[in-house]
Amino acid sequence: MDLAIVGLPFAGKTAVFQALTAGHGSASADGRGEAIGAVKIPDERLQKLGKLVGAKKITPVEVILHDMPALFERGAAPSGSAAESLARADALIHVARAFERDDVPHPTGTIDADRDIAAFEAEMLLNDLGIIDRRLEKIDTVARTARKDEREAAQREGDMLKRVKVLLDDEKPLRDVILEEAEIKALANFGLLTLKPMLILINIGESEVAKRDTIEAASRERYTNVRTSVAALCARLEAELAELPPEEAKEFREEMGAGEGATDHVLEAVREMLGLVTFFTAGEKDTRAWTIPDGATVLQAAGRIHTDIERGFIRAEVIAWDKLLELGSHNEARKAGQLRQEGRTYLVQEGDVINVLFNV
Ligand SMILES: Nc1nc2c(ncn2[C@@H]2O[C@H](COP(=O)(O)OP(=O)(O)OP(=O)(O)O)[C@@H](O)[C@H]2O)c(=O)[nH]1
Ligand SMILES: [Mg+2]
Repeated sequence: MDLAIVGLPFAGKTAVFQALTAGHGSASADGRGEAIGAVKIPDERLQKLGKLVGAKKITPVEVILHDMPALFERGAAPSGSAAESLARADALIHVARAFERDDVPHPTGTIDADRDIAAFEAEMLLNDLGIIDRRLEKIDTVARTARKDEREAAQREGDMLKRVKVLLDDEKPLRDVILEEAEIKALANFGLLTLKPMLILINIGESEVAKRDTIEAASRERYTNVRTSVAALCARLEAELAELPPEEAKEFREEMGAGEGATDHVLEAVREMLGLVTFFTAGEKDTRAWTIPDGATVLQAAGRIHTDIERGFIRAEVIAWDKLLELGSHNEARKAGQLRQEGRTYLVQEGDVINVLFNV
């Protein structure tokens, strides 16, 4: 899963990247003005399961973060590697500056996160309109010159893009209005920014950390939508705390009233936004967390693990992670009649521990 951290200049994108990667992952500059980091999503359930089965290895879900340079400076469209990374991203983390700081001037002179969020969204809408217009021009040429079957395909694509254009002209970000899976798929290759699920991340100042939850709740009220989520954190503080030994960080948090670790909270918001459920495989060699879209079947889950396992699927043994922990082992669960036998159409539930029986 690839997430691109975007926003206006000096919003705190790099600070957010540092906060999310420090203590969890590894960061490496890719030499193109964009840093890339891997973050393992912390999950207590996974640790407990690993311990229960005496796993040699525990593998959490990993997300790849891209710290993007500021986009749309002087209205320029993203180019080259930035455009590529954006097109590939599964979702955006849109950082909006709410922190006051005299030595970091804001381009417009004042701090107003709502204004900035609207301004950046407007740029994304324009960006997408540009993409659609360029594509429509090409299709127009094809429609005039190509063979009949190609013309018909071009016509269908053109019709779809014209519908999308109406939405964009109407200033509707696509993420919250195009909801049909088939249409999202058909549009996936165009790299439309407003089609990507987005987490709006309000970057608050150090003096406001005690009010984080209130600020977050107010913004949630305002922005939450089908595939738009909201979270708040003080990126610089979190980046610094993430570098400290856990005990020390905890003391600081208590002193500042900074609440629980904000980075886990942000990652949880991302998971929620993407509509993912987590399931586990509890092997002795490797106990592992996986994500899959909400509403996916156990057969699709098998496919996530390995295509061979999907192909040879017989049935799955399923139990909720906490039930397994309570009963102590798969054997005990089986004896207690709590290890369910599920067929291929079973819908995976959050926290399921799945063992697929298959033949190859
Ligand atoms: N006080 C305070 N300063 C912050 C916070 N977040 C970022 N900053 C500072 O603001 C400046 C800009 O932050 P960056 O994280 O570099 O912002 P950016 O969005 O990556 O900037 P560009 O990549 O240049 O567009 C830096 O000096 C940060 O230390 C914050 O939460 N509180
Ligand atoms: Mg930066």
